[in-house]
Amino acid sequence: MSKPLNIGMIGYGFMGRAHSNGYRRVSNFFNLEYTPVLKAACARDAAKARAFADQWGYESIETDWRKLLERKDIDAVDICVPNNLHKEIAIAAAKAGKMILCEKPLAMDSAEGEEMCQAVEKAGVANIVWYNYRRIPAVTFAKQLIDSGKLGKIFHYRANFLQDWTINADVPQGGQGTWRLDAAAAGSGVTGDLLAHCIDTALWLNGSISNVTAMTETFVKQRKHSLTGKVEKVGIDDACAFLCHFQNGSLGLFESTRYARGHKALYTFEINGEHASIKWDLHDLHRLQWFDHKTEGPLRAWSSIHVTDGEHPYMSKWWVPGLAIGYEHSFVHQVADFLEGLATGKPAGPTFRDALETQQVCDAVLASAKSGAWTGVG
Ligand code: SOE
Repeated sequence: MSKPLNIGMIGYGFMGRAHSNGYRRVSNFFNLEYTPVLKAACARDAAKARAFADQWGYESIETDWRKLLERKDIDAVDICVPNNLHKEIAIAAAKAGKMILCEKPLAMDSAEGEEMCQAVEKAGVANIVWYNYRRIPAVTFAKQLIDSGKLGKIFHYRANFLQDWTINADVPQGGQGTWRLDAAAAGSGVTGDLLAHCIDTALWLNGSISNVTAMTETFVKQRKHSLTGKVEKVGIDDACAFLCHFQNGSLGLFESTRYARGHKALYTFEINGEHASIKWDLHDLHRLQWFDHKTEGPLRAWSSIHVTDGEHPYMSKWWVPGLAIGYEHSFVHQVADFLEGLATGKPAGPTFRDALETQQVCDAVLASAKSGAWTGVG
């Protein structure tokens, strides 16, 4: 008999939906010791909290996250609110003895992140950060190939995350839907929002980054603020590119922007090793491109692996070989791994401590863009 794990969700936006879907689906497809129960949805606006709770099947609502943390019937809280609220809620949740599933990035910067790590470690509560792309089967398969040594020594790691939704200067900053353009709520722009995904995957696949040299640009310098109604200076980075050295000796090249006309959410990476290379593309997320130099000369070519077989990561839990799954399943997988970690005592990553390293790389990137100098991580 599976044990209930009562979830308190704080926030109700895009990620609130993605995570809720993960909690709802997981027990239909994975046999686990724990079953998430959607106990309470929390938002300041009672009507919005009620509508969200009804749509997703939460049993109750709260309008103050502090009240949610006081409730004895909540085991784990999910923090799905803007970045500037993560720290306060996470530290209070840890003190209240709740497990924490926190939306990425962990914090506004690594100083905040360090405080959050200390709080969860002191309280001994389970914790994880929602870097979901690790758990797309083709990406997890890339990890298996690298760890098995099939690529040999890694020379290059290249990643992009491209969007185009802020080109129009009339898009406001601040407030619901556009808080990611407000430095006070987001901390940074594409670096903390999009490159953080690329960095998390890179650290997982290719190990730690030693130092970086970066440039950022803010193309639209002023935007109307949704909350104040005034035109205010934009404090976030609209675009960021950086070079880095990994500790394993490989070179990294990363780019992200919200100004790549035609691209809505194009996350790609390519890794070149001594024996083989791999490439992945979010728009074709169930495929992994593979080039193996061992293949006989005339037949040597890039091949496209359809990562949908039962022997591929996570796929035996879903349909039959050949049938693809999608973006939302990465969140189901994250819940499954988190619950498995609770059962086995081997916590699933990225924990707060793991995600702090991503935050440290982001800090180094932003510092380097400011100073123009190569900057060490950590
Ligand atoms: C931004 O548009 C965003 O929604 C990110 O915040 C998510 O983390 C990313 O997965 C998709 O794009």
